Amino acid sequence: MKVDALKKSFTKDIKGAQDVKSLEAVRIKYLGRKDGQLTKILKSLKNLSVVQRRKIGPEANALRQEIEKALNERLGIFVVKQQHLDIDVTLPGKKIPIGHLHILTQLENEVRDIFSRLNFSVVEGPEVETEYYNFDALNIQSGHPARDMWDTFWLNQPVVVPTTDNDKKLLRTHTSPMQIRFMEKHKPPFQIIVPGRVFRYEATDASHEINFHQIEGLMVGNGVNLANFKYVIETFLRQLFGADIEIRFRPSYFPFVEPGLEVDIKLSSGQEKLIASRKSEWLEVMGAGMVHPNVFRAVSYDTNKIQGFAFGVGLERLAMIKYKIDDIRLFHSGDLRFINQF
Ligand code: FA5
Repeated sequence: MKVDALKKSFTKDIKGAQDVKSLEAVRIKYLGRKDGQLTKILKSLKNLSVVQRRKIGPEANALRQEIEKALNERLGIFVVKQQHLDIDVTLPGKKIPIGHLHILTQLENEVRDIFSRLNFSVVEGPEVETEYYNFDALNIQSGHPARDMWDTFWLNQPVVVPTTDNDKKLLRTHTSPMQIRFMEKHKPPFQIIVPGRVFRYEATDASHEINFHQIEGLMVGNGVNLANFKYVIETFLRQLFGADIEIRFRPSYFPFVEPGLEVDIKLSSGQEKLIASRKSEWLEVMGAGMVHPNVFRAVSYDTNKIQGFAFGVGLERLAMIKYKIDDIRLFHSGDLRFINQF
């Protein structure tokens, strides 16, 4: 068959091919390795005279390229069509996962909002502290037995310049050092909260972490008293948990307050596991008290004129109560099954 005639018959055949299978049959008919009609012409070229070969050779090769191109194009159309058939357009679209704020960040924002409405300012401080701010200035002298209350991560420091004892660096064990830093720079009256990360070198359990968050509170002025503290804390806790929450104020001891107290919240139904592991229905959420005169002396305040209250509340503990979480270690577990619930 002449090349021209072959081209015509191919054009007709490829139009008739309606699926991948019949397209393959067309390919074999023309380009099949053994019996393809164009293959045969190409193979016979070597038997032709030079003149004929010069004429037919380029024509046949051009047709081969044309056929290959046409077959590939048509195959592409069939494949796309097939893919469309495989798509169920009634299926819901795939959701693109969007990140969100961690539960502790969400709760911290809520706490910030409540205190802002009570006219407290929000300040922050360093996580790496000195022994002076974390302990000494808070009336916890070295050798004071109360230092044992805060097991400390001390930082290794190259001794380049000999340091005085209380310049030693540590990871803050509470947010209370910011009481000193703030009072060094400001004059009363003021009321602040200080949210932040704290660190303790201690054994973990369902309600204790080595790395957790506190929110320090400090209100200082002329005549600030324990009744003011009670009002602020009850307002805060009722706004956070609802009016029905049961609160308990208990005497306690911290060297930087006098008198000192602790605040507990009664756990409710749904927290049986936590109640069992703690062997108590009450969960301590904060330490507090009236600022000790020695703390005011450390920042050169006139202790005859100035009074204040301070507190340090555990953010994870608040979250455990609000969301009925039985184990504090879940917060930093990185377990998305937990994190995505909030
Ligand atoms: C303090 O850290 C004091 N700085 C609080 C304070 C501030 C007292 C101002 C007086 C005046 P305490 O070690 O009790 O106190 O910790 C305070 C709160 O942090 C606790 O009530 C608890 O809610 C939380 N907390 C303490 N230890 C842990 C821990 N290991 N894991 C999780 N939360 C903790």
